[in-house]
Amino acid sequence: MPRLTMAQALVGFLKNQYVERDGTENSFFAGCFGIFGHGNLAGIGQALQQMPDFRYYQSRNEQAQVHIATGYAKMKNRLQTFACTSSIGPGATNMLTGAATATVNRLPVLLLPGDIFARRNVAPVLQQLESEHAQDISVNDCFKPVSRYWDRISRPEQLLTSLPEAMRVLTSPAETGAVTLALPQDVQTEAYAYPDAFFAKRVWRIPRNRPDQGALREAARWIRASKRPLIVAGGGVIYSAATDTLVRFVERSGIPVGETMAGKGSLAYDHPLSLGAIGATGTLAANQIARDADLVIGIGTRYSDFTTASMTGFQDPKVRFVNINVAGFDAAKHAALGLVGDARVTLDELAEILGDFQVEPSYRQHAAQLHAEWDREVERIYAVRLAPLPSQGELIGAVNELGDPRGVMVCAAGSLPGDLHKLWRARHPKQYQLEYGFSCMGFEIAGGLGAKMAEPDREVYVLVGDGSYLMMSSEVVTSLQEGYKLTIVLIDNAGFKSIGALSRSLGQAGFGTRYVYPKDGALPGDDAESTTLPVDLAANAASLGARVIPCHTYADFADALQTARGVECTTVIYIKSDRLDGVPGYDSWWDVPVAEVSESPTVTEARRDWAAHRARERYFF
Ligand SMILES: Cc1ncc(C[n+]2csc(CCOP(=O)(O)OP(=O)(O)O)c2C)c(N)n1
Ligand SMILES: [Mg+2]
Repeated sequence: MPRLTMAQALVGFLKNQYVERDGTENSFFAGCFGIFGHGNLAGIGQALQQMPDFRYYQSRNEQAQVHIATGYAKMKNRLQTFACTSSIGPGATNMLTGAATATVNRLPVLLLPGDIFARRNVAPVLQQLESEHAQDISVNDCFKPVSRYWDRISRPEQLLTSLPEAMRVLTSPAETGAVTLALPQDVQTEAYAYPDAFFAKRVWRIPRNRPDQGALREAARWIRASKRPLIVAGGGVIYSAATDTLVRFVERSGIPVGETMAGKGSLAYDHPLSLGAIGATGTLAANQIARDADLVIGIGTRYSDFTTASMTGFQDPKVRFVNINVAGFDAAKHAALGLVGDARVTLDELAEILGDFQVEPSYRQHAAQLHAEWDREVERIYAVRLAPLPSQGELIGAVNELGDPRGVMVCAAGSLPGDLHKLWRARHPKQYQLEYGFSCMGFEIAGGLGAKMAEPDREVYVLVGDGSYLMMSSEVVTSLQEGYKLTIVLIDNAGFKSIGALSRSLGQAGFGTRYVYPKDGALPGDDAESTTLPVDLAANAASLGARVIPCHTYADFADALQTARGVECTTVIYIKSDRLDGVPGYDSWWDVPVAEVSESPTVTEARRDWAAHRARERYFF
């Protein structure tokens, strides 16, 4: 029975947690990221120093460290992640956005914010938010809605019951997300005689649960009865490592596949049954098939509004849904026949019952033809050579074609995700790493670092806009400190191309979306003079220690991609791109409500347009 501080026991426990799936075992935590302050230095900080075999990594921003862990867990198909420690107060609340990002995306991260003294007598301590009506409230209570499990460790022995629960949730495919254990500063340092057994190696089996057999047979009947079935492949396909199974399933049945943001890469882009991206940022191929589908088989998808084109994507009056999902919550969506189970084993069992069922040859051919037409559209956009500033589509094409084909592309927010969803040609299931559950500006570089740490042998291309870069570029420094090379493609359009376009579509003329000086006491939009603010992001990146390759033209950019492959440290390829030229939408819509009354005729016009689209939104019962 070793006498250990609570923090020492915590670290001692974490380093002995393993997971196993399909016979492969690995430690669940790759280490601990953290920024020290008085709320964690003497507790967790001391424990990490004493136990160097649980590697400590320093980050620059507590939000970023959670993004690193999230990017890592995503790349690892949720089988491994990091713990993240912070001080109390602002260090802790900085992690909130990271926690929400992880939870929305169903990715495991363990957060260990320091907390106010359990002993209380010295309160208010530095950075403590006091409450007049309760003494057990701190800013860490804000983590409750963004965590899948939350606890405060007010006595050292509470770890004995809390940590196994934390692990159960983190390793549960259905429940995983951010887990938060708030650690009062004093309790972290208090000793207790923890039982030896608590530190024994523990292996958490990641189950491949099978669905209800009756539901499975019913699903097979629905599929056999359908004429125009469509698979919507979500992130669950990839996390379950079900991509090979999916290929076999669609080749045998002839059912075409549309992919969500998290599911892109489920089927290689050049498979004839791949319709590519589906929904608001979808391809013409996927959106046309979706519009007429009489059966939608959702696999591992949450059906976000981007996937359903704000509930306008599926227009067949009799369309129905079969949802394969580890989470009953998602399986039940859209009045579906739910197959609550692991994607891989469920697809295998479904294939067995379906036997040699196939869609009509004409339907398979129709899908293949739409696939080929879409491929030509991508080709067209890749080949645009816009002047004087290149288009975003051609830059995406360059990264896709000239970057390492084994590489990984990471992105999260701005106009890039929509363009990438349509245009990126995913050659392997882990190539397209989009954080689009929370679409959190600032995720890109930090999440990219996580992806690189998970797969150091792959080139990682972080695609980031100026807005996201300005929000969080700090982890360039961490990538240099730890020797993980990122190739960061920084696309500068002096503002928010995405929200600018949205603003114009809502009749608001780009108000507040550009980096320009105020005029007549207000920030202008599209009517601004062209002088933008004197911001030099290339110089900024160089000042952080990155190798920077400034580019002006497509040719420069293509050269830079080649050069970057030979560079060993984090490299920023900087280029300005046209802010108005955009990739079109393809029979899709996204519901962003427009002001019902306004003094602007363009807003009134946009409202009419919105109302017409809104009428196509559906409920499924
Ligand atoms: C943290 C956060 N704040 C606000 C938003 C809303 N938003 C989405 S895209 C965007 C602008 C992104 O600008 P930039 O990174 O330059 O990309 P661009 O739109 O120019 O391609 C904003 C403000 C967001 N997604 N995340
Ligand atoms: Mg921008």
